[in-house]
Amino acid sequence: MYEVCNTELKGLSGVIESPNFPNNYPHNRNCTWTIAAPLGNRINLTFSHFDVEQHGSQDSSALASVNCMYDFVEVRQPNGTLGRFCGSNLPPELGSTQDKVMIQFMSDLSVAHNGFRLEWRVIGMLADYIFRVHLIFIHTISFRMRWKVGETVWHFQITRVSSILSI
Ligand SMILES: [Ca+2]
Repeated sequence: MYEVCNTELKGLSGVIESPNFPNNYPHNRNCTWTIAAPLGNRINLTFSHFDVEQHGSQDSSALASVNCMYDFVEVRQPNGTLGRFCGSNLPPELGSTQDKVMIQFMSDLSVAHNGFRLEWRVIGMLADYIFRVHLIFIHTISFRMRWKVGETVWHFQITRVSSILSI
């Protein structure tokens, strides 16, 4: 009865929106976005919009985890849950401690709001390094290197490198 959708995300940053955003999301949806960061990095999530059918008390964050039975957004990493959210309060900024994060959106058979929008970003040493190399390739297009090993001089020229985000 649920329409399932699964999306795999790679790279260093991106945006995730609920189905039909900024219009109301459809009923009976079970969507999961999986973000896989380069090994050893972590992922930060920042919600910029949040309006999901409320269930339970909106006042108590302690109760929020046991409520949200109708529609909800749940953020997990392989070793546990980072939070389950519903209502119209913007969730806090979330940071994983592992290099994979799953964002699940579930909607039931009635009452829809316009959902959520979040921005995700990979953080960590490796991410920073890849990001800088990426910027060099993007902004110089042609990239030259030259160094000496013993008596041999090596020249490298790389051109038309469009993206290394698949690393
Ligand atoms: Ca609903």
